[in-house]
Amino acid sequence: MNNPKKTAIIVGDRHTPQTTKEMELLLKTLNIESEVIFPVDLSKIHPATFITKGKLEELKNLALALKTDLIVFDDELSYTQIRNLSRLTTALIVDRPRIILDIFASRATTKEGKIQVELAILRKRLPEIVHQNKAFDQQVGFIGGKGPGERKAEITRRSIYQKIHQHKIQLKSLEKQRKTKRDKRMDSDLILISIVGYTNAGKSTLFNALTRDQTPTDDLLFHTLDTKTRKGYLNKTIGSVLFSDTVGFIRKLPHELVEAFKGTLEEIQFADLIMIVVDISDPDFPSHLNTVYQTLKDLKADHIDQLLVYNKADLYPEKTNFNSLAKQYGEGILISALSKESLPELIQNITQKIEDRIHKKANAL
Ligand SMILES: Nc1nc2c(ncn2[C@@H]2O[C@H](COP(=O)(O)OP(=O)(O)OP(=O)(O)O)[C@@H](O)[C@H]2O)c(=O)[nH]1
Ligand SMILES: [Mg+2]
Repeated sequence: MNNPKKTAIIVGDRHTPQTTKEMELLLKTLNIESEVIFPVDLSKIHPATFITKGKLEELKNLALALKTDLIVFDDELSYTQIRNLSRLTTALIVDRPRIILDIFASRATTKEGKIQVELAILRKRLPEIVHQNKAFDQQVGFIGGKGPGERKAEITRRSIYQKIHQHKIQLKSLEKQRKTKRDKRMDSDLILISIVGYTNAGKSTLFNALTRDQTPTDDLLFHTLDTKTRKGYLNKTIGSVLFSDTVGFIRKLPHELVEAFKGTLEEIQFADLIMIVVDISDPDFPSHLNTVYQTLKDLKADHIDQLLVYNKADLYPEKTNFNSLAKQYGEGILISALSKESLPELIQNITQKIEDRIHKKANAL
């Protein structure tokens, strides 16, 4: 992360400038300054080179003129597309999943997190490693600079498969440990509340406010990677509950990552209540909410009680409009995790949900 600033050209869908904006933030996280946005029409994808020949020529000349050596495609490219594009330009060709994987690689701190990221990277790079393509030799370690398994010369096809196998075994044993912990928690009857949401929504800030923890927060995407669980006091009747802070969601999360992080993310399935944090100051929040709902569905956690928390109220000037907004996007509570505005009301809402759940459970007996 201490690499000197780099510049890039972002090839993004001209129909969705907000996702290109998000790519700029992702690149900022990797210390890459995005130089130029190159909008293309992605409703017509060219199978061999992703963009059309004409556009490719334009892109090539732009990279030459700007002396940019990094071109980032804000979408997933196939191995063949990357290979073909790499033959046509000297600039390094990188796709969206690779950027997200690199961010995860630079962020992972726990043993499990590191193995999960490494597994995802190995899976993603499998076709390239298998083909031993020269163009990819130049890519190795370019972005994050410290991605796992980067000394390509040492990597043979067999050792990659072996590594994947070993990682899977290690993850299985870590999963067992987590299951033991979970069983203990379930025996203790402590209520678990999972805080989920799009990356940068303010989950960790809220987690800290509710648990008096000091999980690092930052205006960077994917600041938190590992699930963290802490006790927080609700009120006299319920006492303390457990809150857990999770990795943020994002649109087009690489499937290798979802697969690798399944163990961690599956913990959400065991929550008694899911608190969905959404950044109301972000004009793109409705699409963020959709991504969150879709991810919860993918994780088979969409049946769990939810509480919608509209965060960053201090950055939302149109408070009088909130009721109609909530009608449109879902009833919820407007708070500021940073200034702690409406935090007591949030605790009341959580308490109400938990009490309803306890009554429901009691009636079912
Ligand atoms: N103004 C304002 N900023 C907030 C609020 N809540 C969080 N932030 C800021 O938003 C940024 C992201 O906050 P985090 O708590 O790290 O967000 P997160 O959802 O945990 O992000 P990831 O872990 O990266 O997915 C930080 O700069 C916070 O200070 C809020 O209520 N108001
Ligand atoms: Mg966080």
